[in-house]
Amino acid sequence: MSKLFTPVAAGALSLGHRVVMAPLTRMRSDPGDRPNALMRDYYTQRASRGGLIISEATPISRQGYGYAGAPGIYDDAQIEGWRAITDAVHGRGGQIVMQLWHVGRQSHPDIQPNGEAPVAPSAIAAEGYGYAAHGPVPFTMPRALERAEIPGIIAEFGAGAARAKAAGFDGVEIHGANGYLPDQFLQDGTNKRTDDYGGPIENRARFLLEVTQAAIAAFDADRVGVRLSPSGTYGSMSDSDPRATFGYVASKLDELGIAYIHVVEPRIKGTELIAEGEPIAVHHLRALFHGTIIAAGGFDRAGADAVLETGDADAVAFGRAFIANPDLPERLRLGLPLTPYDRATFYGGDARGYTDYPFHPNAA
Ligand code: 8OZ
Repeated sequence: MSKLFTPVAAGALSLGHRVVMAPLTRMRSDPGDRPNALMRDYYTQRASRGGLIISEATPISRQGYGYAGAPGIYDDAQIEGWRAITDAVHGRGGQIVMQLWHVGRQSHPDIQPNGEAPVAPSAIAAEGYGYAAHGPVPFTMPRALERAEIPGIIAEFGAGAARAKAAGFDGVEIHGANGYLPDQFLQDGTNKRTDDYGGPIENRARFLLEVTQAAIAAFDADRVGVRLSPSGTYGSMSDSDPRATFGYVASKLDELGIAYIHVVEPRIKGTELIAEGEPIAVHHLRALFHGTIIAAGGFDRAGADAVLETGDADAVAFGRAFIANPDLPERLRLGLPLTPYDRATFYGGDARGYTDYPFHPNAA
């Protein structure tokens, strides 16, 4: 029998099945970066009894933005819209954690407050594009953060977690993956600092660990997760020793006793599957982290069954399949065919490609 449909705990979260909805940037919020009723309908459709939803990446400050239309959690006025979403998900017997986000250098002055340069550990630019209200904009040269600015950003993560709690979320996930600010501190290709936040891994991990502790101050550790993408290259990321870097991070997160780590397998590059293969990141980290491990990165039903069977992961996050199949857990359980997704409607727009994907008539 498939483990995918057996219960598992992630800290204080009780999952009735192991099909997790991955965090998915959809860029459909209202002015003021407020969540709206369309977003509520989208999350409600994807909620299931015992299911866990991870919200789309949600900036903890205006400086943390790289994609116009992302909903925020930096302002009390954003709490109400999120409350409608968490209430609806809970009403269907599901749970939802908020993913807390700061993009760091993956931004552009047109998206930043007062047209300022984006910030990063060091002044090194990424390749790629962000999205301003007027369209795609190439990432620009960031400004290296002053040492004195860092505690304020960590406090903003903490304030975001506290607002998420006020909005009824079951926990928070720190976005430590995909080349955003915490990842920029972690990996030595982007962190050339000479203060106590740069240099050896003990220093490069300091930012992520302090951000995690700030979230723990709002929720208990058993309601905090961290997403990591060991050796992911999205956002022009690189590290000279990813095994050592991410091994250290997993051990320290283990000491903090957080609910889960959520690991993106390196076979995903941006949004493209680059290689089929054994999940290697979760296998390496399993020996170091004793809490729950959620694996992500282009899994299908067979791949999910396989990684659960090895014991290297406890649950599996699905992204694109969840976009196009609001009833994905039931479809996987019953072996029903999946609706293909339409990439053209992933980012921004309206209900089309968002809340109009059909439910399968045979899914409960
Ligand atoms: C796609 C487009 C914009 C943002 C990530 C939050 O890669 C994202 C993202 C993905 O984690």
